[in-house]
Amino acid sequence: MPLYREQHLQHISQQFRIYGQILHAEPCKIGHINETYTATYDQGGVLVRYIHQKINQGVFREPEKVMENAMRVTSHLQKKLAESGARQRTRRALTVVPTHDGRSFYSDGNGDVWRTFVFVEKVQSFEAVQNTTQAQEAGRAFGEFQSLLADLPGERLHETIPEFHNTRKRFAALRQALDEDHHLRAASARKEIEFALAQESWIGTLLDAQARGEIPERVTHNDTKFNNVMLDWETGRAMCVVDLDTVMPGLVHYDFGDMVRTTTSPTLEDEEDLSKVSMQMPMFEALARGYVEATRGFLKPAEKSLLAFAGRLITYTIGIRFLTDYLSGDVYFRVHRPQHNLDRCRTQFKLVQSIMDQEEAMQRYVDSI
Ligand code: GN1
Ligand code: MG
Repeated sequence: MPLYREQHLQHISQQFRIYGQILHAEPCKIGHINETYTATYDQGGVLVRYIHQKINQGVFREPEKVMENAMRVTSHLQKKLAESGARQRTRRALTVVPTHDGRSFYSDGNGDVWRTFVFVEKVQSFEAVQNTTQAQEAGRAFGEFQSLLADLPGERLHETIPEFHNTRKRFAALRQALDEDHHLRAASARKEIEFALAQESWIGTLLDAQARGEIPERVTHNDTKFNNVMLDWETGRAMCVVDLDTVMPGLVHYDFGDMVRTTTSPTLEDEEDLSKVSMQMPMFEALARGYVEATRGFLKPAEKSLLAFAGRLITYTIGIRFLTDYLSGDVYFRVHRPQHNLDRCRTQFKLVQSIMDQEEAMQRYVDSI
């Protein structure tokens, strides 16, 4: 980490209610959006760790709303865990560390917004799923998360990114980026563009079902990538889910769909060898089992009947978001190589195809549990 950052982080660290002295901090490379650091403190002679994170305000335009949601959600999770007598509660849900004046975030002199979480120890996350147990744990973790939040009191949560999973809007954004083609990249993505545009007939399926009142709005996570599940080092059990910035009103399908996207293929999100990308049925079955068991208390048959489709839709939606960003000059997702967003898009579209080929069998399995 460059020195100036370290000094800056020293300053940031002093704003929060941490009873200790910062020793060092390392950037955490996971995630395409926010800037995250793991900081180690000496607290009474014991080393304790915290997460300091700078919110990306290009993506989250109203960070105070993000934090208002985060406070409500984490407090509710902690309360529910306490009521159920759960142990290790600060490993089971995130804990926001307030500033000295009791606020949930700190705005520094540069207009940046920082927040701090208790670091959850002895857990790890993975970019790709290694076995069916992990897939099942992911399903259980996000299913339980939705269940615990089903009775969140108070007003509707803020929409931290409006229309986040609205595929029709995402499709329109793709069309616009394509029309503009500011970076003259469309020619290099002809096949992907053709595939994307050919899917238009079914992209509004969930929105339409919701508009007809068949599937309800719920509190959902909306970014249920497998690397947002923290698994216990020793037991392999999911301890908690992280990345709460997009917890907001949504459909359960947004969560389940992104889990299908990130847990059923053995590959990374940006795998270049497309022959390796496929929806593996044993992974899907384990994921669906974990999820359906954890959501039995509230999930309606109409919701359940669209779970396999959700995998197709959300994988497609993220695929067109990567494609749009590629065409727009990589302004949203952090990239690490030229054409990175195009590679990510290709991987998603290959997976969409693989899901479509197996979707009936996937849904049959869901119906059987
Ligand atoms: C982004 O938080 P992070 O970087 O894991 C994105 C998700 C995408 C994901 C694709 C706020 O998530 O929607 O699915 O990248 N988050 C936001 O990897 O746009
Ligand atoms: Mg995220």
